[in-house]
Amino acid sequence: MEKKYLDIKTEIYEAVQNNLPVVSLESTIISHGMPYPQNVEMAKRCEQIIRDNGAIPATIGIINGVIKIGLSDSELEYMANSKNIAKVSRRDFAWIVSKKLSGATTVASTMIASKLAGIKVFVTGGIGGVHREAEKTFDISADLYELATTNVAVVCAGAKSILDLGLTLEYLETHGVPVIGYKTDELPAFYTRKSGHKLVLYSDSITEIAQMIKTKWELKLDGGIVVANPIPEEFAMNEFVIAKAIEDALDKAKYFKIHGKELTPFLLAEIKNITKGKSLDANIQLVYNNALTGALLAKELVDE
Ligand code: PSU
Ligand code: MN
Repeated sequence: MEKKYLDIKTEIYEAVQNNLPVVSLESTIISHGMPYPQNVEMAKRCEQIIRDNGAIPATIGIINGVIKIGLSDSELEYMANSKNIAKVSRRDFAWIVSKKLSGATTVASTMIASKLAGIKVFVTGGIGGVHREAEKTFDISADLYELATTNVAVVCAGAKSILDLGLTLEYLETHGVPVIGYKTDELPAFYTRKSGHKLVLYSDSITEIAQMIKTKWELKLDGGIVVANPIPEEFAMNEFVIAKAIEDALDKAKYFKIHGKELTPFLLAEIKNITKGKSLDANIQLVYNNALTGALLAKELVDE
């Protein structure tokens, strides 16, 4: 039924049918997470890294109401370089599709589309979470609800400390979402390898992580998994420099009363300006590292 809304690239469709490893990628990170042209370069390089490591990449977005599983070069360019492309999360999804509009998918909506297409592994930079002062603003990313419900494994570098990472972990625990550290026993904080928040689940082995994921779904414990993959040491930012940049960006967002879905893109752009582009370099490198890990995980997750 829902297949009528999807346009799956032949290569991806055949890979899913034949139980070959496929890794999906989101498009909000392209359209709202990074400036042009670094965003389109990042998107293409991610696809190449996934291919080089034995899996098929599937970048997801919505074009004229069609849920595209796999974007052509011109569609990628469109996502990367058109003004006013909608940021589409679960709330906005049906409206954008039914009105035949175009939009970039967030972690939440990329999980939804991945599941519709039969893709089990999704790679991004960082997930959304519980924002600081959520007790006043109620700003909790729809990504967390999606992780609680949709059977897709999400490889990310943790979450940024623009969020309240402690509350984000609490939410995920309440909703039964395993957050497993890959080669770390701490939740990575995106730009840095450490956050001070210890993880209960961690492993140095992708095989072991894949085994847990398979077991979860075989037990009908529906929902996603966060595979927390720290930024490689050589690309990590100085923790004090990034903490100050985040504080300043948050102050500015408060001053300009930025809220709702504009908040995360606003903060990302501010942090990039404050750090004179260093945060963007780190962001790009951590996504590449996630693409590599995602490909390895997808290979482990194909059924025997
Ligand atoms: N974190 C990043 N870059 C991003 C995002 C998060 O480092 O581009 C995007 C992702 O698409 C994520 C979304 O799903 O922001 C979360 O937005 P919100 O906080 O409005 O739910
Ligand atoms: Mn929000």
